[in-house]
Order: sequence, then structure tokens, then C-alpha cells
Amino acid sequence: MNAFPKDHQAPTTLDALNAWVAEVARLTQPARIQWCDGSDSEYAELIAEMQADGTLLPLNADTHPGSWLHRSDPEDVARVEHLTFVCTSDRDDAGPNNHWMSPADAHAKMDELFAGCMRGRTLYVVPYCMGPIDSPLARCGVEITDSAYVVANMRIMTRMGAAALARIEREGRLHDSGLHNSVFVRGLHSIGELDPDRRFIMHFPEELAIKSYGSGYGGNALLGKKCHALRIASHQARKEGWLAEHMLIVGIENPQGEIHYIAAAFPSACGKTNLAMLIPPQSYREKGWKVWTVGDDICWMRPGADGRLYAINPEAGFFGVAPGTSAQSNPNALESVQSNTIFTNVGVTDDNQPWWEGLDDRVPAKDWQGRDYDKANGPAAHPNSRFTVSARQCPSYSSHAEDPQGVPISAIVFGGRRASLVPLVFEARDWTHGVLIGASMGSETTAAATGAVGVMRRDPMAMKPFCGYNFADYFAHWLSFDKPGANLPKVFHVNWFRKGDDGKFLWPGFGDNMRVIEWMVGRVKGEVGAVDTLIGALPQAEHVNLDGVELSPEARDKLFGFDPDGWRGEFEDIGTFLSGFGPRMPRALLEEHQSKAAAA
Ligand code: GTP
Ligand code: SPV
Ligand code: MN
Repeated sequence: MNAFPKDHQAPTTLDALNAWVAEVARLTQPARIQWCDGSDSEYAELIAEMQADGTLLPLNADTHPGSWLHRSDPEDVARVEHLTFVCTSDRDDAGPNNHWMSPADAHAKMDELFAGCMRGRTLYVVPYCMGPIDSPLARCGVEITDSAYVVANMRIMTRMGAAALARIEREGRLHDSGLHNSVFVRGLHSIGELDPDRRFIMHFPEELAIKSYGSGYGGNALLGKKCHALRIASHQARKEGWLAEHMLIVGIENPQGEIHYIAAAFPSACGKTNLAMLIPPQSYREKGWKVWTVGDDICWMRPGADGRLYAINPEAGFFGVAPGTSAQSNPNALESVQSNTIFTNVGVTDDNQPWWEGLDDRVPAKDWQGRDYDKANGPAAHPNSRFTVSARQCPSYSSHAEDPQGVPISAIVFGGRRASLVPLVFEARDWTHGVLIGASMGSETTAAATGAVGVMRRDPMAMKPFCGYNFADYFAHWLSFDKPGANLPKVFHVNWFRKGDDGKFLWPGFGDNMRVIEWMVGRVKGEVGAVDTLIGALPQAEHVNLDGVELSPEARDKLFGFDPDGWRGEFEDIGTFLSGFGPRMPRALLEEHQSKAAAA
């Protein structure tokens, strides 16, 4: 029963997988099929092919060994939220937070695009595991793609290859699955013609399937990441009693050697990578504080036997924002990307080193489109230029990131980019209030998605672009974790991005965020103070260690103050947002909000 072109024997005994690959090959008509095993030699061959065809350009091998530059199509530089769909049989299951199409219509539309699209190209079969390969919390998928760039990135970002395939086969045998009932997520991807008018990212959560056409960009094309680990996984997590979140995971080790793990949800390009790799100020390091990186973008967590939430990072690498990364802001990220890194859409210096705005004061030679740098053309690096690098290269990478059972979470942090109103940090009264704070999150849009930048929008739990089902059901799911036997983390909200009247950030941010984290850990342990306000418990400046930080009176006032007049308007806006979800919105959340709004 070998349905593959001769000399491409399928290396799996799993009929469901073989049948699907054969079906896709019939539709897309590739010149050849390559099953990826994840080996070093395979990676080296892929790189060599991409260097030969110009997909990858060499960088300075002395300063950045094993590293490459990819210049994407200039129209293909970010996620495309307006072309991203959740295709459930009932439209209300996708909710007002998603674009929806019926599964039948979406399959028909996509199959038309995919018909014959791989003629003359290689079809790569990419088995991958999201999470430590031996973790019960991990989940597998297979991505079929015609992009070698996607394969190389998937190898860095996931546990890709033979071990994942073995797990898929094992789970497949256990489940004795048929073609449409498989335990692995099936992702089909083609770069197509990279035409923005022939581009769609479709999700079929009821079938554990993804179809993505017309983009090679990270979140649109590395299907293990946002498509699987967030949109499909959030849908599965709701059914199975866990959470798939757009969160970093970081371990904070205090001078006594205790480690508190924090999971934090900030919208795209709002500081997750930076917080995950934070280096504490020198005074903290001298006392013995350490910070351990577990994950920088995605967190899967579920209650353990002791009622605490345990989290894994489903990813194995970082697809991080380059601009703003420097020896001052994020030395761990900078050290991570000194070798074996794929840079996408950065500029280069005259000696061919990768360069981006905020790195240092050198003048770049070429911009991200390969033109001679001219500041009249805009920044040298695209604002959403990225690096792809293995997590193992990060000096602060935690050995516990590989723990199959995950790490216990002490605090959940929500946060966004808010130039005004929202103070530096506050703490939720209880879980329900914490869920409301997450559901009410607002943030200014960034270059991570196409469209206007700097526009304030509601981005609940930083999941607006990523929740694979109706937000009303999602909030109900979050609320449901508060039950007898639960030992839930404390919930906080932070805002590193408050601006002063001069338009400048009032808080130094980055390493100094450690001061806010110390306060949070102190709250978790019941050791530090705060004042109660309508929005939650707010530290006063004296509750936070500000030694060595210079703050103007305006900064103190805005970072640590509560502005009742401003919040009245905010509450009104949140009320309008929540009521937009209609009767599916959980009563407990509406009541929680109404009690605050009434008291405002
Ligand atoms: P995604 O990968 O898109 O999900 O983003 P992310 O949340 O990991 O964002 P990242 O940490 O890469 O930060 C994005 C931008 O925010 C960078 O330009 C950073 O320099 C900037 N940034 C991060 N942390 C801070 C901070 O504490 N203060 C200020 N002012 N800027 C920050
Ligand atoms: C984001 O946009 O939140 C990212 C980058 O982390 S991408 O993987 O492209 O979605
Ligand atoms: Mn992200």
C-alpha cells in the first residue's frame, strides 16, 4: 500500500499519517516528498539548498558562526489577523473574537488554492512534538510544507523529527485512529505565490487540522506555534481541563534558593521575551537573586495532584523580536543569537553582521530589503524582524524547562502597552477578579501583525489573535479552575509602558522590572504591603525597592497612583466590550465587573 512516488518509501507504519500525506500529495502534486528526521545532516542539507537558491544569505561567519539572514517578501512580514479563521461547525463556537467560515466552505476554498501548488517543489513531512518529548502534557503534530525555511525554523522551534514520529506512531496505535480522528494535529502549509490576496490561515479545531496558504512568515507558517500550540490547543484544553496560553514562563530564585515560577501574558511585542530572560540589577545579583528562562511565548498548564497549576513550554526555541534587543535591554537574548541563528528581515553592517535599531550606534550598510541603507527609507531592520534560535543557547535557560511534569506556577501576570491610566502594578483580590483583569486587558497594537500600530484595543489574556474559540466560553473556562482542592496562583497586572507628559516611558523597564517581581513574590509569600483600591492591591512607592532608580514626582504619581476619574471611563469601556459577547458571557464575570463599575 505504498502511495508515495517511487524511491520515497514512507518511514511510518501509521496508516492515518501515510494516507493523509498521500492525499495531500495527490492534491498538491509535488516533485518529491521528503520525510524529515530532524538530524544534523538533514539540517545542513536544507541550509545548503537555501544558500544555493538565495533563500538564506550568509552572515559574518567569524562573529556569527552558523547564522543566516533571510529576506522575506516585503509583503510577508507579520501575522495577518484579518486572514486568519477559526472554522467550527457552529459559528458561535468561534465567537465574535474570531473570523469564521464554515468548515466545508473553508476546505473548498483552501483545496482550490492547494491544487497543484507544489508542482516542481519538494513536499516536506515534518513530524514535531510540542513540549518535552517524554512529557504527558506534550502534544504532537505533523506539518506538511513546501518551504525549506519553514522546515529549518520548525527544527529550531520544536522537537522535530524521528523522536516525534515515534511518539505519534505510539499514540496512534493506542488510539487506533482513523484518518479524521487522529491524535496528532495535521497542518498543511504552502507558501503559494506569497500573494497577499491569495493568503489564508484556516483552523479546524474539531478536526485538529490547520491549512495555511500564501505566507512564509513565522506565526502564519510555523504551524506548531500559534496555529497548533494556541488556537487548536486552546480548543483542546477547554475540552480536557487545561490552559493553552500566550505566556512566558520564568523562574525567580531568591537568595534563599527558593524558585517561584511566574507565567505572564503580554500581547505580541509587549515584552515576554525580555521578561523571560531578565537579568536582575547588580544589587539583586549580589544578594543572590537569579532568573531562569523556561519559555518566552507559549505556556500549557494544568492542575497537578496538589491543586497547583503546572506549566510546560511547548516550544524548543525562540522566535524573538530583534529591534530593541541590546546588551543593555536583553543581554541573554543577545548572547543566545551569537551563533546558529536564523535572522529574518534585519539589516546588516558593512562587515555583514546582523543589525537592528536599538542594538548599538553603528550605521548599517544594508536594510532589510537589501537596499543600501538610507534613513529616508525607514528603519534598517523591519520593526517585526525576528531571530530564530534554540532555547539551549540561552544562558539563563532553565534545566527545569525539560521537566516532563512542568513547573509549578506561583503567579500569573497580565500586562499590556498602556501609555496612560494604568499603574505599574496591581494585584487581583481573588481568582475571579484576576480573570476579570485578564479579560479586560487593553494594549496598543504592534508590528507583530499587519495593520495600524499603536491603536489601543482589548486583548484579553493577550489571546485576541490566538484563542481558538468564543472568548465568553474561554472566560468561563478560566473561572472553572476555582474549585475545591485548587491552589491557584495569585494574579497581577503590570504596565511597563506608562508615559509621561513628555511622551517618554516613566519606568526604566527591562532589568529593573525585577523590582516589581520582587514585590509580587513578596505578596505571594504574604510578606509585603499594598493599599487596597477599586482595581486591586496597589503597592506604594515605599513597598517596592527603588534604590538606584530615579523617578520624578510625576513618575511616582503615575506609576503608583490610582486615578478614579480615569478608571470610570475605562470601566465603562470594559463593560461595553464584555456585553458584546451576549448571553454566553459568564454571569460571574459580568457581576464582578458590575460591582467594580458601580463603585467607581
Ligand atoms: P512576541 O514574540 O511578539 O509575542 O513578543 P514579546 O512579548 O516576546 O515581546 P518582546 O519581549 O520581544 O518585546 C518587544 C518590544 O518591547 C521590544 O522592542 C522591547 O525592547 C520592548 N520592551 C520589552 N520589555 C520592555 C520594558 O520593560 N520596557 C520598555 N520600555 N520596553 C520593553
Ligand atoms: C507573536 O506575534 O505573538 C509572535 C510572533 O510571537 S509569531 O510567531 O509570528 O506569531
Ligand atoms: Mn507571541
